[in-house]
Amino acid sequence: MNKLLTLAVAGVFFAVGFAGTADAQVKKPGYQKKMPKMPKEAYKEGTAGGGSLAGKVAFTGPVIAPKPFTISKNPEVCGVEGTGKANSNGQQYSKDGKRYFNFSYTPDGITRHAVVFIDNVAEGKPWGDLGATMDIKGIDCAFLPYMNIVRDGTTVFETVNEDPVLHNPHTFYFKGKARKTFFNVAVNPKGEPGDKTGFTFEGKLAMKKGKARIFKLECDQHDFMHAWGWNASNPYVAMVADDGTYSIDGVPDGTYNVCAWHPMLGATCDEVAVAAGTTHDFTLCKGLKKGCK
Ligand SMILES: [Cu+2]
Repeated sequence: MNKLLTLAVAGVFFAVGFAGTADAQVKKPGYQKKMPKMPKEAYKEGTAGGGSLAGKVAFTGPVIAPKPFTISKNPEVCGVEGTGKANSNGQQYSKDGKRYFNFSYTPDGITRHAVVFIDNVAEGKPWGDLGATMDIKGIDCAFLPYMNIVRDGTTVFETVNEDPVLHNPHTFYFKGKARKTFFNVAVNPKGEPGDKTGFTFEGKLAMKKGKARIFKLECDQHDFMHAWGWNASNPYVAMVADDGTYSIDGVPDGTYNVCAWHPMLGATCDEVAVAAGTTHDFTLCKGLKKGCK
């Protein structure tokens, strides 16, 4: 290769690299095998922008059946409807000594419990109350809510037991296939000392390595109790409403990597130019990595 050609090739690489830093771009829109990592620099609170983003997270293709669990412990509490809260939205229900759990709950063609986020905003609106508390309740042998948004180092994680049986919330994040415990504690039956507990969500060391954007909560007493958390890197994040819609406001005008994520289905990301009144929809499905048909 002659010198001139080498310089020309280097110039092209430089130009591409430079463009990439001006507006972070999605190299491959669609399914993301690797989740966007937690940025090294902390998000800077400034002023809100004039852009807004709204849309819907749809679900297409075969509906995923609920997983049955045999209720071997405390069936007198966990096997009945109780207050009805665990059953109220159809995501889970007890029947014939079993708990049926929809890990992916997709009624009416929408993906419930999905989170939409903009992953590369360095500065913008203040956090406000986002992620101030993650208030998990043990009710009818369910951890509610199922899906939560937290903010590293800020979120106070509270668990209150509303049931007359012991629950054992165990929170962990994933390192490859390994589970790394955040905390693991017994919460006594309602009315007894120790029927609630609290922690500040601290995963900084893990998040520096980009490992702890997702965490899971399970009960070591009841294997059908599950909840999830998404660790936001900036306040431009929203959980879908019951009708599958989402909205994010105060966005500085620009082009962003915007993703819809569900803990069981995965993430799909698109490059979206956000200005006032921008709309963008996502579709998730079983087998997202192969594309939704
Ligand atoms: Cu439990």
